[in-house]
Amino acid sequence: MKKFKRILVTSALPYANGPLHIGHLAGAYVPADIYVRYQRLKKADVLFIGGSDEHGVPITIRAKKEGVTPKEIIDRYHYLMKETFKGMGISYDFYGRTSSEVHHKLASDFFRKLYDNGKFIEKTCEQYYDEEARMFLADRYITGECPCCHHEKAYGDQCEKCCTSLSPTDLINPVSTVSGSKPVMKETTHWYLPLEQYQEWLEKWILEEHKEWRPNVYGQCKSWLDMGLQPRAVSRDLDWGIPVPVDNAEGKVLYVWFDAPIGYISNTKEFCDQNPERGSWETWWKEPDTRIVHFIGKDNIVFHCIVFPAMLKAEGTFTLPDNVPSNEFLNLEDDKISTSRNWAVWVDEYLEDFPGKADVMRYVLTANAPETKDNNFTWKNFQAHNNNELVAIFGNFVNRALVLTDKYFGGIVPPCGELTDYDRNTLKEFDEVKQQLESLLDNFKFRDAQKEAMNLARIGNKYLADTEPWKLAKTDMKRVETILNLSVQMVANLSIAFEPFLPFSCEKLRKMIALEEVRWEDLGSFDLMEAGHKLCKPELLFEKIEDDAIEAQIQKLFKQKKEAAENGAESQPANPIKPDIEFPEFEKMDLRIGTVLECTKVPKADKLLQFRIDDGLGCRTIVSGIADWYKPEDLVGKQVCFIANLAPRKIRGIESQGMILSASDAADGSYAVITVQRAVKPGSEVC
Ligand code: B3M
Ligand code: ZN
Repeated sequence: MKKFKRILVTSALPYANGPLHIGHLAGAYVPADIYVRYQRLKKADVLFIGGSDEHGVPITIRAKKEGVTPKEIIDRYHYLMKETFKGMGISYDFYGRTSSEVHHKLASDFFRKLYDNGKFIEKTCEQYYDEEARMFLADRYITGECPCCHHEKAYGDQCEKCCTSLSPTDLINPVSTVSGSKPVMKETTHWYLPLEQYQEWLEKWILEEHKEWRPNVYGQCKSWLDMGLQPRAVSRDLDWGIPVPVDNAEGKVLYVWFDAPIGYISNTKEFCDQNPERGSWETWWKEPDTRIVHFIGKDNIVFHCIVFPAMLKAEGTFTLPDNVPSNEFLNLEDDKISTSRNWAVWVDEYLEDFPGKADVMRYVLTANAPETKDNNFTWKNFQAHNNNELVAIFGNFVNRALVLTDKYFGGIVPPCGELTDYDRNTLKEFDEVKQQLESLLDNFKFRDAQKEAMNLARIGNKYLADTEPWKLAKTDMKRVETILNLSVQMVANLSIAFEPFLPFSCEKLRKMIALEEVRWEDLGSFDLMEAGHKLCKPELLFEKIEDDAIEAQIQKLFKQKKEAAENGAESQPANPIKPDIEFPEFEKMDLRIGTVLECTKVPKADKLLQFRIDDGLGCRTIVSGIADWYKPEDLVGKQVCFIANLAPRKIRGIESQGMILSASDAADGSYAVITVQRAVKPGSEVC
């Protein structure tokens, strides 16, 4: 294991175009905070950096819709998010923003250095332009008729009805969603980072040297690398962002995903400028003995593991991340969280509806953390975790130990007498759990780590239930002293073990037991509270959440969703199962297996591939919109499944004689061609 001197932790910079929902918290913020608090308890030199991402098209669109400036939007949400993080106990050392001067300068200099060193390539191409709004249009801001199924409201990147992936130029009668006008084609020049030049280096760095990354992260990187990296544009035509710092680049800004990760660096710089005793930003970012860890959600993996490292490598003086723990998605009441459909629990509203209960949400989000796969949040489950664990196990043990100490010893920690075998066993069990907890935290397994912390409270509860000090009080006060001494020590231990997860409750708990500073290394010690130490009055640590509070939240969710639908939100994107069909209808479809003889890109249509297929009787041409996911040469020789009797259609002037079937991955919309499990004769029927 490499030895690090300091740890720099970042969590994704949320876009300042809306409030935070619980999916954000579960993805990148609560886990980062747990890790940072754990490191602080261990007295590591750790710095936690975050901030708002204040550039990008969605902010400008939102501003246009509301008739305000983008600055108004980012101010509104930057401060709201900052407050929300504070309310949830996300303990940043610095929470900055990418509209700051320091950031603009640093990002601009970064670009310029790469530019001067010839790290970019320049390309000119044609793109749709909205003359009324005077802007080039990102793919999803163009709608029109789908060339395949003739759905009227297909997007520039995909038809949601037939799932074909499209280019804006494929759309019939394209319309700009920004102004409603008909866009025109216009030439534009951009700078690209030639990622393919970093392919080999990235393969070695990730696939060989970072096998310890979470399987979901490693796997996603591998599939990007397997597909072969392509040049990525690092500039955009937009009037909101950091101007491209080269001559004749008016109206062009750095692509938001180019400047945002540099925000981690500029926010560190701002922090260090204000706190020189914490070292220079360059120490944090350029010394190889800094351990950099980025906490993110799964949709940000490619940018943090491939694009940003390639940028840093191109720059040449920075340290690369050591780990990028990324979570999958959190669903809400078995449905995808959606801002546009208002299917979300908004964190600022949660803090208002449940004052003083930030820890409960932290606990539940960690208990259901989508660490290895998507997970689900339900209000009933939230209530159950609170009532059955926080209240009934942790809170109950603390309360019993402290109330009994108050009752029998006036709140003064009694002395510890001779230990029985049972006591010693309990201590040993405690120590084992501590080891386990530590190793889980070191490996970013926060969900299991929190379970272990709760197991400590379980051990405490069992200890009191088994020793029954309230019965012994009549006969053996010496024994009661020992039992309650140990119990109070356990309570003190819990205030350390839970500190990374439940910071507010642990603070409250330490106030009750009048314990000041705690360190991680004290965990497992049974000398934390000396005999004679005076405790404060015990209070309840957690309270039960009643059914009506939960019902109210469920009602609120459905009301929100209904209102969003009435205001014209998009309908649910998940495709419902279609109505039943009779067998003869199915039989009309002639599904076959064919062998790919040739596969080439369709010129000027970057989503389309043209296939020549051996269909058993001869050879046919089929066009398919899967170019984003496959290199043409990789499909040659493969056997694919296709509809042989779909009436021929012209796509981009080419007659497509059928349709190749692919699965559209519900996780991320990528396509996987359907193939056979063993080779069959071309023309074989699929039945
Ligand atoms: N703002 C996207 C997101 O919030 C983006 C993250 C930037 S991290 C440098 O998902
Ligand atoms: Zn369609």
